[in-house]
Amino acid sequence: TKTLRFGMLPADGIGHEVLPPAQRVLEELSSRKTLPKLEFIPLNAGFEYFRRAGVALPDETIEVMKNDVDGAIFGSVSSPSHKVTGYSSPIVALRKHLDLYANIRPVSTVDGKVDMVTVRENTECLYIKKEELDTLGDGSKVARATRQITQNASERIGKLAFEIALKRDKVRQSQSQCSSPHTEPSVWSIHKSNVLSVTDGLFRESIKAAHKSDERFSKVKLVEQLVDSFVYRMFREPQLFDVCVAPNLYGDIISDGAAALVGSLGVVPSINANDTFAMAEPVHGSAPDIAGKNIANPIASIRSAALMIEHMGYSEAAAGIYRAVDEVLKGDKVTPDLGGKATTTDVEEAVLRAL
Ligand code: NAD
Ligand code: K
Ligand code: MN
Repeated sequence: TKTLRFGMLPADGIGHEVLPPAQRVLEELSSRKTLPKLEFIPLNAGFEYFRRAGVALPDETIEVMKNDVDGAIFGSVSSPSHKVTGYSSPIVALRKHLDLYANIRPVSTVDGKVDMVTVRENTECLYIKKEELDTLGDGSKVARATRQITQNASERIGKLAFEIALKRDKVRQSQSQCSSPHTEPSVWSIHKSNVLSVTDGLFRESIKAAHKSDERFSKVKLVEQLVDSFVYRMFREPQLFDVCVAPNLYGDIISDGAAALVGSLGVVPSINANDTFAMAEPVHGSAPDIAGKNIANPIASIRSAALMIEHMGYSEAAAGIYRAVDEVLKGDKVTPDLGGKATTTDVEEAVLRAL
């Protein structure tokens, strides 16, 4: 049987503390044959590595990620807030090198009040970083940025959003007691085409085209929502939203906002994905304020690993992890970010027991 190989990139800060629990959960499932044999390959990346080696993402890491692994788990990077010569974010570079065009972030609560996922376009919009600084006639400065929206990238992310909506609906139908607020699948297209009629107009049309591109998608309701009022509604009526698809910048902002619905960044997972590869990544950063204390919440990292194997087709194994995590979250063995006294290790053990 095949051995699955996973790249492990803890990078900085609590990345080193939250990745081992995710690895042990996967190993446990492997030892029970719910997953094939596993191999974990430690890989260098991050700001700490940059300090030592002068490069944040060594070529060797890129090579292994491209050719040698079936998936990967990334921890978190510390990005300096000032410009450091020679440093650029390894996570942004990895998304580009591997063409991980989608960033998928589900948030849900165990009481079933929230069950949404943002599907963020990950390759363009303002994040192509075409910025320029100029001086006006009066000597004052002006800064400009190019925002790129393409039909292809928008349709591609749209199709993925509809696939995800169908998959989530199937999972809900298969559960005997389902706590989700959704009775039918929906995709919310998030944009600001009333103002940005050209760029966001193209995004909006592309999502509509994606909806029509496959007969299976007709089962999914497509809803339009302007991004500003989306934020308002997300906080007031989060139960409305199922799959939310957005261009890169809006997606970045609303998915962080959605994390606020569920109490702590320490429980919110993501994957960076294309159709054949997923890199798991907890949404949180390197959390220098708590790093090294064994109190970081490993649940975001564990759930990210589950999303990754789900994306690879191991839905059963992933569902087992989701259930175990939900059970732990209902108890009192939780880390300080959720108001508890448990350590990272306590939570890891609790999840392993609940599996
Ligand atoms: P952060 O996510 O690191 O921390 C925000 C707050 O949430 C902190 O109080 C932290 O203690 C808490 N927190 C985060 N994860 C937690 C966990 N697993 N368990 C318990 N508490 C947790 O964001 P920040 O403080 O704005 O940034 C710190 C560093 O991380 C910066 O250098 C930033 O650039 C970087 N960052 C990286 C990523 C990434 O790797 N994709 C994302 C966000 C921030
Ligand atoms: K992260
Ligand atoms: Mn962000």
